[in-house]
Amino acid sequence: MQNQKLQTMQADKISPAGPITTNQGVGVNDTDNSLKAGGRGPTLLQDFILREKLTHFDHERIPERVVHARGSGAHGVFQVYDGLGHLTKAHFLSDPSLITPVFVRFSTVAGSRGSADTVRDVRGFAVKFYTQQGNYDLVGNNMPVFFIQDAMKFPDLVHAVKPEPHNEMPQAASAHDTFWDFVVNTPETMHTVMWLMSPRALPRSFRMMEGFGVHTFQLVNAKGERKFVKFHWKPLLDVHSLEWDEAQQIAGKDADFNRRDLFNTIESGVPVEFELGLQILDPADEFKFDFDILDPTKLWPEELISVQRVGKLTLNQNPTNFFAETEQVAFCPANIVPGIDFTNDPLLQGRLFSYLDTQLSRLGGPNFQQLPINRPLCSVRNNQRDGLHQMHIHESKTAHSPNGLSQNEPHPAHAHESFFEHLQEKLEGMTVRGRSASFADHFSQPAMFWNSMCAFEQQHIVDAFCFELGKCNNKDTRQKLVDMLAHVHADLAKRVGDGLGLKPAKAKAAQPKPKCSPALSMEHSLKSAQTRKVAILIAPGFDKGQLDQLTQQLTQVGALYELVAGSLAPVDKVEVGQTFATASSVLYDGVFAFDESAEAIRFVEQTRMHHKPVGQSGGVADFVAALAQGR
Ligand code: HDE
Repeated sequence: MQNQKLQTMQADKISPAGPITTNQGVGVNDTDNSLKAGGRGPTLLQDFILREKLTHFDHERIPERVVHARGSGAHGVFQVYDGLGHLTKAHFLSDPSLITPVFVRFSTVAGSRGSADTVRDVRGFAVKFYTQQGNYDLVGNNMPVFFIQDAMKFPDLVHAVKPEPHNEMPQAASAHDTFWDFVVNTPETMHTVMWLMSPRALPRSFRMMEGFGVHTFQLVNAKGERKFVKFHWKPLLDVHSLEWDEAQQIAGKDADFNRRDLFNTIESGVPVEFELGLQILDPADEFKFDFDILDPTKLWPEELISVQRVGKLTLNQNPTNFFAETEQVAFCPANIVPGIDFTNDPLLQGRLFSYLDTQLSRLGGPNFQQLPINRPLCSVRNNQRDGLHQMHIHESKTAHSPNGLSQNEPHPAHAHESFFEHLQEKLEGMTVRGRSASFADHFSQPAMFWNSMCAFEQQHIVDAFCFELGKCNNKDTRQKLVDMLAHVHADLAKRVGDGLGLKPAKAKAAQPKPKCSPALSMEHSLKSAQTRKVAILIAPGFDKGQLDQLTQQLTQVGALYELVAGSLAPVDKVEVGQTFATASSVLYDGVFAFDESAEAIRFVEQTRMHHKPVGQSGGVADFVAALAQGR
């Protein structure tokens, strides 16, 4: 599919072919030796080639993002299925013939840029749409709710979850004192903490996780009519997760597990696909629920307000250069286009400020929008001027408005031109530093989440709490957390308490009549072998006929495979991709063993331990069927 953004970025690409030059374009014939007075003599200050090379190197790093530092990006396109003009005047959503280029960055939150992919964490899911009416950023997460209700608390949350300030430990983990100290003193975190302890925090792949805009936004049509909306991304492969033990081992075996999966899938020509989902709410129904629709710690149960799938996001091109694109991309929830608007969610309001602000120190000045990855596809025209790293050469004598000297150009958009108009709303209220009482229920939805989980998900949550709190040194914090869980569900509190050797305090159940939202469980996720990866263990004397049968059937169901053996030497003339030294069962979705060596047996046992399918000689069809029924 065409991608206009990538086409325009072609002009910015630097080809490596040709002689080396300095940054001034002067040819260089030796980039290995500095200029010296005699072979063993002092290096000369006049060596501008050496000084330029070192100076540039010294400044190669930019500050990593304060949160979401570790990320992986991809280009693609978005197209709406049917025109949504009745809901929004945003062209990219109302015209089904439009193919809108996008750049997506998936991320973890707490870890540094070089941290492992498979840590227990929320995942970022940020999408930049390069629309004809300007850039629209949907900067979401893979969980539909957030830890806090007010932007004022964000620095505290992040300080608590990041490595502790006195010893900078632990890396990319919430399993430590300060995080849980924050949680037990901030009950509004309970709902997102339940998600964080669930399998959702360990996605098998970025291609197998949902995305959520989290906040309630508004859609506005050409008549000025508005609807509340929640945005969703639904992966076509549905939602799948790793087990905790697998995730921990993968962090050591392949810290780039999710990044590699995304990169390799796109490189192999398989598109990564998500559908855009909308939950639409009429303003007349704003107060019809037992939660406040502006509260970002609450989700809208899909059984109450269905998710309509309205369009498709297809990621099909890897970045050409990680730094230029994935690192320099600057998302901002305030980047919206006509037809989409904000709400009074106090968390969202703070984000509208924070993202642009953070780029000023991260990307070093106010002109970061001019970087190729951030540049809109439509024209940019205004009287903002100068600043660090200004790339444009503005042509006019004037940089003020209104003006007569330049016939008042650029001019305020005319009625027939595209422009953003804020929703007209009546606002009133006393100045108050506080929260609405309608934000006060912190336990009903965590209880609904717990009630909606199947047995394996509940066990995962219990185990996760036991691990995390087990790593928390402060006994008082552990007790407070178990007491907090008693407000969610007595069974949950008891099971976690048992694991920690603590008794939960008596507490009133959050919900007199337990509620459930089946859509929250992964139990009924679509099962498919598509893009699942299998290790095939071979040893001398193995049955080649069966190997052919197996690889053919795997290919038919869209699965991938690698041949693993004791060494990289061909086995009975068959080339091998991995050895027992480089491969590990945790990096695969299943294993088929033609080999019965001790290493192969260990591989197989570990695969079984993680509840993944195992096949052995004679069982090709059963194995492929089991793979399709995998997690
Ligand atoms: Fe962010 N967040 N955030 N956040 N966030 C950033 O912006 C912030 C929140 C999210 O791939 C930062 O450019 C505040 C919710 C993603 O580049 C920073 C608050 C959600 C990404 C920032 C929140 C997110 C960020 C760091 C509370 C889900 C990565 C670097 C008011 C809806 C984007 C940057 C990428 C990144 C601030 C809460 C998602 C500091 C103040 C809620 C996916 O500006």
